[in-house]
Amino acid sequence: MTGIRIHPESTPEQSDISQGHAGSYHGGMSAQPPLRIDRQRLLDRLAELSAVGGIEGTTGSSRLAFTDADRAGRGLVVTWMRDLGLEVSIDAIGNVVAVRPGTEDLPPVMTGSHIDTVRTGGRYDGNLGVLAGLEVVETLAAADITTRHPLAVAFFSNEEGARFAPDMMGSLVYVGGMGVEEAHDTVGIDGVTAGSELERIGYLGSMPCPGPAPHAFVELHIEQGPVLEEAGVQIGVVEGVQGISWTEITIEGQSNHAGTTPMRLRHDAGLVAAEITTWVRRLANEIGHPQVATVGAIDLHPNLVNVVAATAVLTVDLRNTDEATLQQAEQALRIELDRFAKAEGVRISTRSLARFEPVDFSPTVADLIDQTATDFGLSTMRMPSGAGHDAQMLARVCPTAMIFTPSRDGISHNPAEHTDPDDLEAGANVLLQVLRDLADGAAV
Ligand code: HGY
Ligand code: MN
Ligand code: MN
Repeated sequence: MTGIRIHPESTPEQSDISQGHAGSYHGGMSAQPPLRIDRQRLLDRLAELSAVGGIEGTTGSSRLAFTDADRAGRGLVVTWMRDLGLEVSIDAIGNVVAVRPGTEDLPPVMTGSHIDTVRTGGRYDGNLGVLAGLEVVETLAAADITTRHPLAVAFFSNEEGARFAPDMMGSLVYVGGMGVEEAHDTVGIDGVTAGSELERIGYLGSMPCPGPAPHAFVELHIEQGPVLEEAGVQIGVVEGVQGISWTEITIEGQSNHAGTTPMRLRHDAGLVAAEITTWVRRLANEIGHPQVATVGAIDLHPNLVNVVAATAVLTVDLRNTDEATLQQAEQALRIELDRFAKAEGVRISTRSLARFEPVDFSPTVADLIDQTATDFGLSTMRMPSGAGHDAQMLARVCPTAMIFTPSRDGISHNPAEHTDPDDLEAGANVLLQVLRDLADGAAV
């Protein structure tokens, strides 16, 4: 493991650390007190943000991209950014980047994530990475510590892609992977365009896209799966992201009377939607781990008790860490769709909503994360990400890696999403130290 130590004063004795709590420090070259985030301030902000678009009776939120709830969440975080004296800019896809100056005119070291959520979002997905970034800035400012590189904290638009596909839209546009006009013209699940909604909520910014490449990017995020918790490990050192394939499938059958139409005469779009749903589960089981497959959305028309469905529109989400296997899964789906169409006498058309190959992060940045967490006495494990993240887009333009904290019962995209405060604190402290080291010249 490389990861050059820039701030020896923050290397504690192993014995000082327990359960992710950073204890007092001995050793190191200076008597400078250890720098750690303010745990309660971070927890309070996470609670306050999750109340925006809050889901009654839970700690979760519903803030689909570019909705009024998203606007309200953006307003709260931008206020916090401005209260910290950061220079806030908004670009043409609504990405918000807040910069703390460095002592030298260098590209910023960036951290951040997203604050849009799925409809059944949790308190931490995305929010943790943005608010821990602000916590890092506030902790440095309170200690009157500057860094050579500027520090930037960003939230990227529409990371979830649940309303406007693809996911990671904002960061994809930021790195030049999608044209801003194409993004604006994207029609959402509710029939409106992303650009019109972005303008309506007042976040159609003036900063051009693509944005400037950071010196490095580090994203703190909850794992959203069961791996860390099952292994009893506190910090995930994320080395990459698996490939993602989203397809919208439209099935055109024939609406007919549920009572009078003999089964042999039916062209039932609803039946084919159900066949596809069960087939993708079998596909994933036959390919085996880490292949996953999900039919998350199904719309039937006219969706009535006594009408054989005329049309069905559904989505298939396929993912795998291996690109060749993911392509085989996509090919198998195409073949099966033809078979289903012929058997039921329906017409099937498909549209790709998102397609990202697996991404490898910077081994150097990953090593620095691993070394930092280990120095803090935290347990670590190397792993890929099952979920998509903005970091996978920033990895196209700068050295990038991620820090994971455990998810209770592996639950996410669910208001019951939870991560233990000790783990939130540990992750934010690792982020603080890694950003300091990178911003003061650690090799990338
Ligand atoms: O779909 C994903 O993996 C992420 O939550 N956008
Ligand atoms: Mn996320
Ligand atoms: Mn998510």
